[in-house]
Amino acid sequence: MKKKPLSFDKDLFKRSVLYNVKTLYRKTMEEATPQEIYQAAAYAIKDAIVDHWMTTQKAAAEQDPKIVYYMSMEFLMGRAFGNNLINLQAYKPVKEALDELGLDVNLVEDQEPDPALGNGGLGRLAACFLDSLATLGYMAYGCGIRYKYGMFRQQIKDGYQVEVPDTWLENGNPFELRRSELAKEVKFGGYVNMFTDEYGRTIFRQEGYQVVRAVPYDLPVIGYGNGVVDTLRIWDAEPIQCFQLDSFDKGDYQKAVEQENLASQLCEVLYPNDNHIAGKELRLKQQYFFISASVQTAVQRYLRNHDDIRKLYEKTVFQLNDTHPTVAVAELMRILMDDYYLSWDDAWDVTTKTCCYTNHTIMSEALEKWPVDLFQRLLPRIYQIVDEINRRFVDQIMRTYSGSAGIDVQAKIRSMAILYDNQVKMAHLAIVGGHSVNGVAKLHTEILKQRELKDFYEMMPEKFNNKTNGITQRRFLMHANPLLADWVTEKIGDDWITDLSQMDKLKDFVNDKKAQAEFMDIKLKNKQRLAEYILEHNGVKVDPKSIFDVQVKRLHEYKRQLLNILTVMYKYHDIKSHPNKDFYPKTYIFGAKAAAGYLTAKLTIKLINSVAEVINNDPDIKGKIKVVFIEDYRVSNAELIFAAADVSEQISTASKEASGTGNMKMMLNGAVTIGTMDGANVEIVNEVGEENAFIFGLSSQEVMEYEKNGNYNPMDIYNSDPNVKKALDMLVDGTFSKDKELFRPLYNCLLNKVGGNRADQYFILKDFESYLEAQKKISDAYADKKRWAKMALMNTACCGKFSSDRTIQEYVDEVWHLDKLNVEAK
Ligand code: 26W
Repeated sequence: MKKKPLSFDKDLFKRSVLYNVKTLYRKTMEEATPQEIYQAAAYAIKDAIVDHWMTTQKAAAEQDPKIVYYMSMEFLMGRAFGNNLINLQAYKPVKEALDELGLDVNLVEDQEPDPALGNGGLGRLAACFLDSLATLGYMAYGCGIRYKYGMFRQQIKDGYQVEVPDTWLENGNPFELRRSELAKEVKFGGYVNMFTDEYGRTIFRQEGYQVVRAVPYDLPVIGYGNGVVDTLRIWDAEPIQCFQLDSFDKGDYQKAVEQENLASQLCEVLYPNDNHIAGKELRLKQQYFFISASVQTAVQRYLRNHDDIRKLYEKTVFQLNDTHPTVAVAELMRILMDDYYLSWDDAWDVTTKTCCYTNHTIMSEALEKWPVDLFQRLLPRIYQIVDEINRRFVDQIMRTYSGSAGIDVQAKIRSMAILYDNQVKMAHLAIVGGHSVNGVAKLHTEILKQRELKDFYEMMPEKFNNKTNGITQRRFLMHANPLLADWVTEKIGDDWITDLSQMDKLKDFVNDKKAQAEFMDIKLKNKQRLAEYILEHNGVKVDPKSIFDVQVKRLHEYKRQLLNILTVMYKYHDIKSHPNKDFYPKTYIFGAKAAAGYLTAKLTIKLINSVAEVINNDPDIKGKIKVVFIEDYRVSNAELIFAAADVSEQISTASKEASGTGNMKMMLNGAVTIGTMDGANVEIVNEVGEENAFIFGLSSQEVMEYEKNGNYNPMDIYNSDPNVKKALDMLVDGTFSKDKELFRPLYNCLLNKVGGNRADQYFILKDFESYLEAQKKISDAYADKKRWAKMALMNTACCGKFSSDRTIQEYVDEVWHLDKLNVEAK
């Protein structure tokens, strides 16, 4: 049976926009600025949301479902306005209402800052998961930090990345609710005083600490068409009390100032590092800050209507998004033991049954390890608990393996202990302190089990499971690509919006000439839309009829943007030396932020821009190649880019990309993948068929063999392959910069050992030829219009598996065991 759509009162919305403009700004519509109109409209939408939000909370109070707390330092939500309208099923009436007021919905949407409280994949995954949780009708809280400055805005100056602060809260956030009544205290530093109370219990009391007030801000997360509204709760830090400036007690005065400073620094800024640990004290403070506040809240909520804290796990689950929130294990132990007097064993039983951990990367630079002295100084009581968890775990290792033939118990301890080498190993704490450990794609989970976490897997295989990532089709098709969304609905109905496996039905159309033409026409329109954006932002005119070849993601050596641009350089040379050779026109589109201190990544951005500058202005090329670097790649422009992509570049060194999710977003929008057998690419190819993707390069097995044996020698390739040699030489022969030495560091990384790293760590030279070959195949395939249309359509038709709805349902069925909320949608 078809569900009735949610009701939305268009006239009420209109009246409320006018009213808000008047009461918020003392203005008429004619006088209001675009930003003010956006705010007025957003508040009007919030009014509609709040009713559903209250209904959801009431239903939860009555039905007492199990709740998942998705703990994450990052939520890369993107703009809320359009997405909220879609999930409220109110996009069309609001568009009409704004039309009638003489306003363009797109322009109103463009007024919203793009909230970027995340770096990349991990943060965006968290946002997709919340969308799916609400849409599937589960009770969920996202728990995170309300950073004052999110991911930096990127400007390109003279081809270089310049980081500019992201002032997303400048005009306030109309969708948030400040919940000061739910504030919590979080304590840092001091020492632990141990004594026996009047009941003979051992009490551990933290004293001489600094304390900050954690104040939550709630953001609504709207389910699609079901009236369910979940909550993203992000915490801000405030000083606990205003101190008196005339204080005579010097010690107190000093401390009060310190506390105030701590509070003002804590939530200032998101660390813009992706896959690389800087080991900063403030970051550990951030972690404990939001975790302590969130765990306190979850425990209190449970105790509102339950009295046996030993059964917390029946109604509560914590999903730890990578190791960043892992202090939750120790914080929950602390609360259970110190505040509710549970024994160690009882507290441990509750904690391990409540916590679960997702691993998102095997890059060793990303493994979180904290120096013991820092950890102990900052979190003295938490450290005691971690120490005891470690002691018991090491004991368990010894009991398990002592006397087993051929097993080196010391080696096991070395590889698995939580405290070792004066470090606190957060991944080990997360694995030991929970009951589920998952990777984010099949290959990734296998690598964890067979290599990175092998010893843990052997000791506790029951904890390990795979949950292949997914993305929300509501944002990445409905909102990003309305033309294609409408077309799909016209062909197969609209069930795909909440059940992406329906896309399978599009397979009936892949050989249908009319459908192929319509599909490619929509792609062309989306390419025109992106071409306009590029003209406006880059001042470069690109041909929408050329192949749009897209690599957008964080800049990292393992993602191999350098491999991509080296082949562009090679082709430039090829066209210059064979001006009459057939070449299908191609537009190379890049978008990427580099961590501020990551020099190789930043130099790669400069290289891409330098190559663009030369090629785009070389009349010999006759527009056969264009290169575009899109500034400030973020969720809002990503939506335009995905919709317009013909070719999706997923070219990481095999074994390095845990999953990837951009690959799924482009597949959904009918782009064909050129990629290595890495991360979720493996599963994409499995769904779409090898004939509808372009796979090249070393396999993960081969990469791991080379790494083990250390027998890879890129210099041999350089000396024997003239194409490789040409491309590399162009880095240092002045073709792309007057200063021949500018790109020398990149050249050196590829041919020599640099700073302890192997030469060409990421096997760029090794994969160069097979990559070129795959690109050649793409140009041939694209030239055959019918063949390409079929391939592109097949990609959209086969993307069903990659919905985050599927991922979340798997978490629910296999790990979380949540109950569906019953909310009457109105
Ligand atoms: C500051 C340290 C740090 C370390 C790791 C920051 C961020 C990370 C993340 C784990 C990096 C990340 O975003 N990983 C990506 O997670 C995605 C969602 O699972 C995957 O699709 C990507 O393959 C993975 O790189």
